[in-house]
Amino acid sequence: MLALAIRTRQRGVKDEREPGANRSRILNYTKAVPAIVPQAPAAATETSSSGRSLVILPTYNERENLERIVAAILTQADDFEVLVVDDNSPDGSGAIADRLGAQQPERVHVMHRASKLGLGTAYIEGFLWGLARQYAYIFEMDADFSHEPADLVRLRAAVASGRADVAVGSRWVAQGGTRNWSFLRTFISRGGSIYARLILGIPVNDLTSGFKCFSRRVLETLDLQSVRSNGYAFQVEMNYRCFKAGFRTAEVPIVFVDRRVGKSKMGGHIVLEAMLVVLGLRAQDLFGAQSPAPARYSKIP
Ligand SMILES: Nc1nc2c(ncn2[C@@H]2O[C@H](COP(=O)(O)OP(=O)(O)OP(=O)(O)O)[C@@H](O)[C@H]2O)c(=O)[nH]1
Ligand SMILES: [Mg+2]
Repeated sequence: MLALAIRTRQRGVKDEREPGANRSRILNYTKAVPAIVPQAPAAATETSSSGRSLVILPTYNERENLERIVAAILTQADDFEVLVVDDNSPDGSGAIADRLGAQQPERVHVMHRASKLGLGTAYIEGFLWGLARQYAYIFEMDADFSHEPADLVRLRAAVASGRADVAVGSRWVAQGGTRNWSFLRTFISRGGSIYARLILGIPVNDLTSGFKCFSRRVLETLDLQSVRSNGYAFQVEMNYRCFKAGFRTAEVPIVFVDRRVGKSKMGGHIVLEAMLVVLGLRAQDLFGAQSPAPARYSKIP
């Protein structure tokens, strides 16, 4: 046990928690990979979570998916709310989001941005919006049905149970996987996770997954304003920051389904960015320590 703790410290994990919590935190984190959370029935989950949940849904040209995905999310639990972050989609997704928001103002919220500014910044702005409004659980989720809405409850259960601070919907653990994926796509995703894991030492199998549930404490603690990466690299960087801050990550198996409608935005530049960011994070680790600063936001009553 001691050896595990020492090894984690040597990798530079900053220990800023109360002394009693340190050992179990480090060990739990290490044990939790892959931490396969049993599939909890929805009813049991809802009683075990307390506090509101916000699902951040970034959209760029998701006209065919948006209305259905929002409806599917809202039926999963009464306390789920959605924040659509639309980047002035040319296909009019923003106007659809506004209509849904007008129909259910208590549960559907919309953030409009001027132009396509990237997935990473959409999430950061969404996180800050959620922190300012006191949500207890904040999710990342794609709007194109690659992520199964019913899995939201399982992700939240992993965090609400106290077993983890972050739950990652994972393709690369037992019972997880992909459907309709080409060999190339599988190779890039699986290979990317292995590459990042080897270089950064993060004990998570699916480092590029964009289906996640964060406890608000995690997002409050991380220096969100300094996150720079935007595509796949954004997911790797968030995992890395959670790891460095000593948070526990649970991998919840999911089956990722390739988008059925809408246009793919995947491209070579996204892969290249991810590879370079991973090297950059490692270099930062080796040559210069960053002093952690908490996220900056103003509370909205
Ligand atoms: N707000 C915003 N959302 C984006 C941007 N790029 C992608 N998205 C959304 O982010 C989610 C994930 O993007 P996808 O394009 O599905 O990425 P992917 O799953 O890796 O690739 P494909 O499904 O093949 O396109 C989807 O809901 C997109 O609409 C962006 O620049 N801004
Ligand atoms: Mg997609």
